Amino acid sequence: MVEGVNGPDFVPFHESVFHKGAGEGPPTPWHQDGRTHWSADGESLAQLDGTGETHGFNPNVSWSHCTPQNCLWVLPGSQRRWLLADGGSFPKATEVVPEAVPVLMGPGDCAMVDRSSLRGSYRNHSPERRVTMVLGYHKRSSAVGVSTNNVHAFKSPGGGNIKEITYSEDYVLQRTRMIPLAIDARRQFYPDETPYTYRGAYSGNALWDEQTRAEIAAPGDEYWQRDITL
Ligand SMILES: O=C(O)CCC(=O)C(=O)O
Repeated sequence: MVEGVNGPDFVPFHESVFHKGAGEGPPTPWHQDGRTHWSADGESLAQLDGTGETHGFNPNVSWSHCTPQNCLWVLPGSQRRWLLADGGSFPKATEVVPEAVPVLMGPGDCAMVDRSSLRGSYRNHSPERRVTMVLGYHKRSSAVGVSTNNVHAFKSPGGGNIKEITYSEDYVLQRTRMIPLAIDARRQFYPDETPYTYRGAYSGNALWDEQTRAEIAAPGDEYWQRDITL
């Protein structure tokens, strides 16, 4: 599915779990993630046929019932223009954005969200907790060489943490190793399945074992230290 959107040489962005406790889960302020691939006056550099520079997309997987009272809301079409251009701003967290639509899902469903889209969620007003996993992918050509403030390469993103960075080819190759490693881990767990063949580039071996687990979790050099915010 990711290859269908980004082509075979796709690379990871980040993975995280959003847990919003029943009746109290905090809002996620309205935001557009992408900050690098806009024209000077805020138009998207992504072309409608998928070519051009893009900010990638997030498969958003649900482990719970996502209802209008607890779910993510997205403004369709907002991925074409950056609201922060020309001194603009995002709506306040509590603001109702009239044309926004709720991302309604049941356990096991997956929504695909353009990272340039304006989106956010309100406080969880429902009697059920909301648990979703956001993971994301870029085209390698949109990531290598980009300079930005990386806000995702932290154990708990947010809280004003920022790493100023230019993504080198090697940095992206190292982070991308997690894709073939994940495929190999799954191959070992589900030996009867035909594994996906990843055709992108990565560095290191693609063998999932205890030595690899220790390598990617080495304190201070965990794989997520090389997340790729665009
Ligand atoms: O699910 C949410 O409430 C927020 C998700 C989010 O921040 C994102 O899609 O970037």
